[in-house]
Amino acid sequence: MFSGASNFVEGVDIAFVLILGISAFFLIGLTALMLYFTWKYNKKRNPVATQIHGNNTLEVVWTVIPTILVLVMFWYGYKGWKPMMTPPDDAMEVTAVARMWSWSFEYQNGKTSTTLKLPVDEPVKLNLKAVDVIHSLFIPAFRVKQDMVPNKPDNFMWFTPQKAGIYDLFCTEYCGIRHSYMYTDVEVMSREDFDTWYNDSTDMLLLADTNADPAVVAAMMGKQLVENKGCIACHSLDGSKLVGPSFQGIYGKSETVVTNGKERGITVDDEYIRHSILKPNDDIVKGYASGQMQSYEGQLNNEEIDKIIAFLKTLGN
Ligand code: HEC
Ligand SMILES: [Cu+2]
Repeated sequence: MFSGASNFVEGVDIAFVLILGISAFFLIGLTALMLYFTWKYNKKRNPVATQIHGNNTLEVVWTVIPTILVLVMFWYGYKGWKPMMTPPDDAMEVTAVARMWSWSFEYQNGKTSTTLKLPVDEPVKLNLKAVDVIHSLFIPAFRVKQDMVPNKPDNFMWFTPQKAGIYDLFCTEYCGIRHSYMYTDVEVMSREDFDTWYNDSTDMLLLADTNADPAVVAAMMGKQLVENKGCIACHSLDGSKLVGPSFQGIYGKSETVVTNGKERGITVDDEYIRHSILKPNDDIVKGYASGQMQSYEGQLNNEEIDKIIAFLKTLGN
């Protein structure tokens, strides 16, 4: 309560405590009154009932007081909510991408991360992008939550984190079988730490290093893609079966797939992987469900798929 972890905590908590207080007052008050009446007006004490026909004072009192209370609740709720709709112009923009069942965050300089890293005390506007189904981004400590609807224009949230630390970030819209695994961290850090991370270009340096083995570099970048594009939400790297088959030992493997309702044997090679990424539901690996994996058409270009293939080749048995 009132932790101050973001600029919205106070407004939301005031509305919450107020509504909770009013509800508790009436719960306790009405229960006590009810118990008192059952005692005072029971048959032994009050054998003859008194009939009442209308009471204007009472009618007015129990209309006016609840109306005022409801308006007070509305006013505090509105006051806490209104600023959430108006992001400051100088807010740092980050695109939050939600897909079944992972998060990734894309920064303006092209950096991507699976945790949301932010500098403290600076307003941030998250442009919300759901690539498959409806998700919802919830950071309880910051008191912010917003549905993410595919193709919805102007889908955003903003806030200013005010305390360094690590906070939970959840998906709060049931979005399929591994919905409950769709969470990550928000890391709020000092401006210096953030800049160090933001401007870190180790990967670029490695790329520029002419001595580095190109296959190693490609595999390394492929690994990042597999993490950032959320493949590991459905494909493990250690042989365990998730929603999709494990990537362990996948390259060169012989397996049975179902194509147009017919089983056929294939060997996993470059072409098959490329096709599986762009048209995932053409060949369904036997024993797995179709319709789970969405096409990555438009989200991964050919070079990126090459890097993923290079990475998959390194995952022996
Ligand atoms: C929402 C879950 C999900 C995500 C995310 C996902 N996949 Fe899949 N994938 C599946 C399922 C289920 C199958 C098995 C059914 C089929 O073949 O379509 C599959 C099959 C595959 C296959 C064929 C595997 C084999 O053994 O023949 C490849 C390759 C593949 N996915 C690559 C990827 C890559 C690369 C990504 C990330 C860019 C990815 N997948 C993201 C669910 C997913
Ligand atoms: Cu979700």
